[in-house]
Amino acid sequence: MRWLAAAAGGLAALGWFAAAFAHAEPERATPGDGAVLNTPPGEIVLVMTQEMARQAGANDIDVLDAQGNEVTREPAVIDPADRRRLSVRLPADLPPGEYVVRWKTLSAEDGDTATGELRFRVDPSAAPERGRELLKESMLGGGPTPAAVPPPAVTGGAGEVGWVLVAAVGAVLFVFGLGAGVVFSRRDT
Ligand SMILES: [Cu+2]
Repeated sequence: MRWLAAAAGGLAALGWFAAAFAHAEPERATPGDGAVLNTPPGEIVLVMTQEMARQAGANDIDVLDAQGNEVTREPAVIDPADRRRLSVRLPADLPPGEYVVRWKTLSAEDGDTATGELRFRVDPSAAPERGRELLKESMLGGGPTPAAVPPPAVTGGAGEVGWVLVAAVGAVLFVFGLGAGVVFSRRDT
């Protein structure tokens, strides 16, 4: 029983940490981060890692051109059937150029806010590229290994460092939880 309690404590600590770390951040993006498109996309679609809170102005996508001017003319909307899906329509006459996709979310699961940026380029004469469409993988799930999907060096290596940190802190919390479980089970006896 003691080890059962200890394992439960460890798992509880790990689960708490995983939930606290994961905000509503893009898991998938269309177009992908760093995409090169021959024609402007009709919309930007981001599927988040958590459900978003339906609160006016709390979740949005702004698309900015190379001069920093906003080109989106309407707010982003959460899919009525899927609270993880946020999308915004783009003007049909979007000229060629570099664009920044600036997003913000309010998680319905833990109330955390998050922000970030993605990029795409419209260039009628360039070779098209899909960019990085899968941005995050489930922490405990399977999916392709990092070696199979090398992340493009478009936005820097912060994500890589982040996951190493997550693994390290998660391990420490797991051990801490084990200890707490042992203490509690000893108190019972
Ligand atoms: Cu969170």
